[in-house]
Amino acid sequence: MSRSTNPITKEHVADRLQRASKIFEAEPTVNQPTLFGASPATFARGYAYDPDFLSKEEEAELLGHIALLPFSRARYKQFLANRRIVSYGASYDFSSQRLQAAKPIDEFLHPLRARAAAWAGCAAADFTHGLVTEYAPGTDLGWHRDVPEFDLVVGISLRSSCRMRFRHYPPRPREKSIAVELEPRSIYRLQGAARWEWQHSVPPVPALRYSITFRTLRK
Ligand SMILES: O=C(O)CCC(=O)C(=O)O
Repeated sequence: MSRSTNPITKEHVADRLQRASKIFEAEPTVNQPTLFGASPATFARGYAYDPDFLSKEEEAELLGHIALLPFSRARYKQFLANRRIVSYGASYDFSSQRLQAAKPIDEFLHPLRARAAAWAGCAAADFTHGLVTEYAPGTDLGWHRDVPEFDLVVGISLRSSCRMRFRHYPPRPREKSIAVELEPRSIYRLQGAARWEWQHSVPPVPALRYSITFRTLRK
């Protein structure tokens, strides 16, 4: 049976969370590097993180807009994932492996996009792709490297924390992944080696989480 016909049951969520806690125990977490401050050890060049990117008020305002969005489950070829998304600027069709046009980035995201661009070191207009993702409790995101049509990626986390795991791309034999904590109201950046030489995944989230990601197109 395809995942698209499986409802998310309580047992399913409990199982995913139990597996997630095992993953967390097995993984070392790394100190979070910052863009401009004294930077603790980083696992990869091009990764940056700021835990205090948004205030609680800004987060609440964004969540108010997000509550009204027409989410639908993310599609990977014939499968429907449990996470739900709204795409702006472009959406990737994994069957044809092409970018397709999507509605322009919603106005409520424009100030956030401008701040995220200033933080990441690019022009706001370069973030032509935006994605709002909803993770219900127990929802995960599998190992992947973002599709090569995109270059720089930033992600803003809302409402609750999750782990993001990283391993080299392609994976190395017996390599243990490492994990970072993505706190609510934080922002991360994947650029350079962190973007192209590593892949990432999100283990099942313990509580409802939203992320807003912006991407530039590869030139
Ligand atoms: O939710 C996140 O911050 C991760 C998003 C992500 O990796 C993706 O959309 O490809």
